[in-house]
Amino acid sequence: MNKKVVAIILGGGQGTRLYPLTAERSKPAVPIAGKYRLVDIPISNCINSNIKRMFVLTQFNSASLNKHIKHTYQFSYFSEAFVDILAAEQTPHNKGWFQGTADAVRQSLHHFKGYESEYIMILSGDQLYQMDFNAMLEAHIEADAKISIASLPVNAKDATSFGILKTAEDNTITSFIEKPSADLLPDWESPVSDAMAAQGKHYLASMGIYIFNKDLLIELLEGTDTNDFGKEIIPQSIENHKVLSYAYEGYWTDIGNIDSFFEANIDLTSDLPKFNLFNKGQNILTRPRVLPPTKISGTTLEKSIVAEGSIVHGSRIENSIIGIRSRIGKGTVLESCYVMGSNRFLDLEEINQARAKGVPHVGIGDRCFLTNCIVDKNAKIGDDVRITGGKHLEDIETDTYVVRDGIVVIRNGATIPSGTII
Ligand code: ADQ
Ligand code: ADP
Repeated sequence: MNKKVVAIILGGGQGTRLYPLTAERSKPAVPIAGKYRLVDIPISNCINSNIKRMFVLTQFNSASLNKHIKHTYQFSYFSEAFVDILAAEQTPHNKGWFQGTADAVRQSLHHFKGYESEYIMILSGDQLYQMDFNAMLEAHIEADAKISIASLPVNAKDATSFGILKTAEDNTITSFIEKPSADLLPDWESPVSDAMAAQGKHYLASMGIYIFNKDLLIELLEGTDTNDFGKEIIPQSIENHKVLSYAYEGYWTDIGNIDSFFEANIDLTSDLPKFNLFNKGQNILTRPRVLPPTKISGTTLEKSIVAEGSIVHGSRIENSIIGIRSRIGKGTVLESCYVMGSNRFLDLEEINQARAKGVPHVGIGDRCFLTNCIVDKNAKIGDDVRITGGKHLEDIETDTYVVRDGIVVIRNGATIPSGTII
């Protein structure tokens, strides 16, 4: 285990951009890729990089996050490794709710200050990527930097959503602006590799992945009132400290809103996904569940991922992810859908009881057609339901579903009666 580093995973503010997936759970607990949760990504990157002491900072502490962390990341009894959740808490010195990323770290300082380490690695909880943090740490140490920021080239359209930086030849950051407006962009172009230039990616964006020398981080946070890394700490630090850019060109995406969340998930079904779940050295870890293998009958599966414990009778499933313990009825067609699955199996008796009452049971019924849709966990979709997501739909919010960017999100546990058309 690397004893020089403690990692802090910023688990999310209120998670409003991922609503309604965050209506009843904290952002790190949002399910992805059929069997994982968002927080598994930064935790797996840490473990694969031999960084095994982690704090997950979250604005609220959901039961699903607690259970997931507690049941998943168990290290040997005599190991010093841990994953601890720190939720915003009221103490005599603060009011509670984190005011921003830096404030979240400040309010948790007393929890991790005492751990032996030279560096603090700060990570976002809502990004999809596989990265060897050791290489970044080595670059940080070799350059004798005080802060390092992982950066990657982005195009002009994306540049306005990120912190944009410029570097000197030795990769020291010379200037930094958080989310520049489009009219400021011409001043922020950087020289990039030919491959990146060919894709129109001329701006160096901060990936929100930081290594701080621990002493400096404490100095910057203690007794100050800065709330945010991107808006305050980083721009203020480049004048007084050596801040290094760690250039990265692999796959990385921010999955902060429903649109990018959906796209990142559905991309996993392509022939060569940008995010590789089959990458041997960089496994994504999650809770080892003891589930039966999936049973499939009468279904044409095209570019789809089916997680374990499912019973699939649909007629065609295309570009879709079917999450753990899903049930898909006969004749049902799914196109570009992410079905998250359910928390437990229903036995035949429960299914028969639901049928006798004429109410849908957990899963998707017979003869349904769903496209551009996210079905959150434990949803009960009846028979002959048609859900046609797409750009023609306006953003709306109902008790059972929400539309964002044309994607229909069926809420956790919602009941969609037979024959419904959305
Ligand atoms: P954003 O992603 O817009 O930009 P922010 O909203 O501060 O920055 O989120 C950073 C991470 O911290 C996210 O994982 C978020 O969920 C989490 N977070 C936010 N508020 C929090 C809080 N109060 N408590 C706990 N966690 C919280 C940042 C940088 C940019 C950079 C992008 C890259 O500021 O410079 O380009 O990340 O994605
Ligand atoms: P997951 O990652 O869904 O959502 P898990 O296998 O980790 O899937 O856990 C399923 C969750 O459902 C667990 O937290 C478990 O405690 C919970 N659970 C199990 N049985 C029931 C039940 N009968 N009712 C509600 N929740 C349940």
